[in-house]
Amino acid sequence: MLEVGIAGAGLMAATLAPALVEPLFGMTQRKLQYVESNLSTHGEKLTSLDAVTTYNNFYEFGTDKSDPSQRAFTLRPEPWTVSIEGLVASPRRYGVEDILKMHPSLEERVYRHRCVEAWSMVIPWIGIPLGSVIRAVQPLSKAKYVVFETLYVPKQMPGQRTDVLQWPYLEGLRMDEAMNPLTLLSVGLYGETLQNQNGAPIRLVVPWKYGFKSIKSIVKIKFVEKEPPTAWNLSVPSEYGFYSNVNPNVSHPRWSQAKERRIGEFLKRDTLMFNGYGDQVAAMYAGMDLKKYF
Ligand SMILES: Nc1nc2c(c(=O)[nH]1)N[C@H]1C(S)=C(S)[C@@H](COP(=O)(O)O)O[C@H]1N2
Ligand SMILES: [Mo]
Repeated sequence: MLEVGIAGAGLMAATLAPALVEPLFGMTQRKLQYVESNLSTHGEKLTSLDAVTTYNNFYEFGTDKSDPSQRAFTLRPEPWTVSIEGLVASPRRYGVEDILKMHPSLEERVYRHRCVEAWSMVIPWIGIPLGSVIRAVQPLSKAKYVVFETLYVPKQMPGQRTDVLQWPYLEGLRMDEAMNPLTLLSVGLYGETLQNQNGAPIRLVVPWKYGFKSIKSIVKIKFVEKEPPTAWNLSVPSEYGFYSNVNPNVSHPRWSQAKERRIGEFLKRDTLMFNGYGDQVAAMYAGMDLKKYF
């Protein structure tokens, strides 16, 4: 149970008898209590909740945009633990509620989301900065990268019986990227707990990078010394790099990244360098050849 910042969870459970309801309707979402963050993106129309929860990439449930919302009811996001391990003071498993206690409150963060496939959304996430978690668990000074791993249970994630990707889905960030104030561990959106198709119960959100870096349904966070392998880089190294910062000037080998289709809009928009978050993140890449580090 997400005990932190949830109003009326017990009442909901008693009223709706989730054991009976869940197999029929999927997960019952709970309202979250949160504060608004001054790191939110302003002046953009939010993508509808309907689009955010029915147009998804989550290959563990299939490769069509509608597969995750139709098939992810098999995922059981409660109870859930995240193993924090590797080069860290005291490696152990944490309940999601223990992780959320590492920051004073849940925050709402409105961010642009830019998929490498050249579509985009604006999503009101709820979560806590990953940096607060990293400070709380104290990585050793040798730790230079953070690895994230998605649940690997083919019974719950039927797409894992196919070989569209190597499982489990893996992602990684350099330590300074992981500590950047924009990097969010999200447990909700639109004021409620995450639906399974969005990566329940806990997923990463890295708004200046292509969407595939924002790994869903995380069960492991590991601190390591060397740049780690990532799922898409392992599968198609010629098309997907480790950094994968949004960059309108570097084309994907098979399409341009100069423009994007904002879901719900008709005309294409220009894609922004670092997805518009350059003021907060560009300094981390000073001296790097941005053409090379896609
Ligand atoms: N485990 C896992 N995480 C994943 C993916 C995936 O297939 N598996 N897809 C990624 C891609 S390509 C995108 S664009 C975003 C989509 O997040 P959303 O469906 O919540 O908008 O999730 C990312 N995280
Ligand atoms: Mo994506």
